Parts: sequence; structure tokens; C-alpha cells
Amino acid sequence: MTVSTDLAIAYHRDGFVTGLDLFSPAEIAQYRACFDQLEAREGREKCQIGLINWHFKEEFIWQMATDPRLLDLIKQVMGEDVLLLATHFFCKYPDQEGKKFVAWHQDITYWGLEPPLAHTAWIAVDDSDIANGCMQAIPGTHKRGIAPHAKSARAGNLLSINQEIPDEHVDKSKVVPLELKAGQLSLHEGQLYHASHPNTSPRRRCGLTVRFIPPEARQVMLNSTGQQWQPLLMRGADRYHHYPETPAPFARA
Ligand SMILES: O=C(O)CCC(=O)C(=O)O
Repeated sequence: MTVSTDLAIAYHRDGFVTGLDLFSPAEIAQYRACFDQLEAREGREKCQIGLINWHFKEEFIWQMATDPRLLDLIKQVMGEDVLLLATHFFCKYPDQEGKKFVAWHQDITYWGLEPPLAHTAWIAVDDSDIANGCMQAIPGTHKRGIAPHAKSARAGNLLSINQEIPDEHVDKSKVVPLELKAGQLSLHEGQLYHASHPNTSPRRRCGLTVRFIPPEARQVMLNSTGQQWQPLLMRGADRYHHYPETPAPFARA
């Protein structure tokens, strides 16, 4: 693909871009109200990291993940042909003891995709800042190849199989916090090193991750939760047909 916009140039240089406006305050307030209802129904334990691919069940998640403005942004960084791979809320509740964190990792490592291509939009449902444990990233690490991942020795890692890039591979002097206002998003590349600290503030920090892949990325292994992906074509064409066609769960806006 030709990297032509400033956004795409920054993304390919650093492996992420942040602070992009997506939803207006009124729009994100509506989506937050939907999430609050879901949380009241399902409970915090489930909502912390258990809402994986609920865009198939909950229309508001589908609308967030397929918003044309989001797809326009993602197309700028990944090209014309875009499959929606997955959605996953990362909701960190106030945690004065500072137990729940996300260890340094690269997304693509346990997703079973070949070639290892994926892109994530992290949409802030709540304001996300240093105090409540926003995402952090290390610029340029998406160009290093796949790092070794071990099991984290520290309890409380929210990642699916407790994976972690060992400290000796992580240069923490280069870390950039990805602070976002509710309704904004960051985009990150599937090989970028990223993590987040515990939420020791009194405020919830909820974000929706929306994962996208190009059609050439086929699934060669089950992912870390033992599932087959069910991608849906969002933009352009799928000339590879690696995946059975999945019907859209709801109409698109
Ligand atoms: O929300 C977080 O703190 C971490 C999210 C994450 O690891 C991801 O989007 O892959």
C-alpha cells in the first residue's frame, strides 16, 4: 500500500497514533449508557475482560465497531481491504491495591494469523489517562519482529494466557502514555509493544478494542482462547476467501 497521509506516515513510523476524535460527547455518552446497562446485567467480573466479540450480540457494540468514520481511519493505515476480526472491552475498575494490569505484549503473538498482520482501534468509553491506567506503548517496536513472550510472574495480568514480554526486552525509558478523552481513539499495529498499569484512581477506565485484519491474513492456528475467528468484510474486497462468509449480525449505520 502507499502510505500517503500524515496519519498513515506516523502510524507506520511509530506503530501507533493517538488522540484521534471519533465520537462526539453526546454519541459516546449514549454508548457509555449502553455499556453501563450491560455492566448492570452482566456484572463487573464479566465486563472486565470477558466481553469478547459481543458485537455479534449487542447492537451498540456493532455500531461502534462498524462506524464509517472509524472504517475511514483504519483504511488510511491498512489499505482498501478491511476485515473486522474481533471486539473486546478492557474495563479496568478502581483498584486501590493496584493488582490488575496488562503486561507488555504484542497482540499478534497468540492470534494464530499468517502473515502476522493486524491493527487495533482502542476506543475510549471513559476518559483514559495516566491515573486510571491508560494504554502505554513504545514507539517503533512494531518493526522488531515477534518478541519472546513468557508467563508473567506478577499476579493480576489481564491478558488471556498471562503472556508477557520479559523486562530485558522492554526499554521503559521510551514509553508513551496514550491518554484519551471519552470518544477518542488510538490505533496500534499488531506487533507494537504495549501494556497498561493498574487503575489506582477512583474512576473506571473502559475501552473497546476493535481489531482489523487484511484479507490475506489467514488463521493457521486457533487463537489463545481456542477459537476460530469469524471476520466480516467491512471495506473493499476479499480476494483470498480464507474465511467462511459470516452474516452481519445487525444492519450497518
Ligand atoms: O486496555 C488495555 O489496557 C490494554 C489493551 C490491549 O492490550 C490491546 O488493545 O491489545
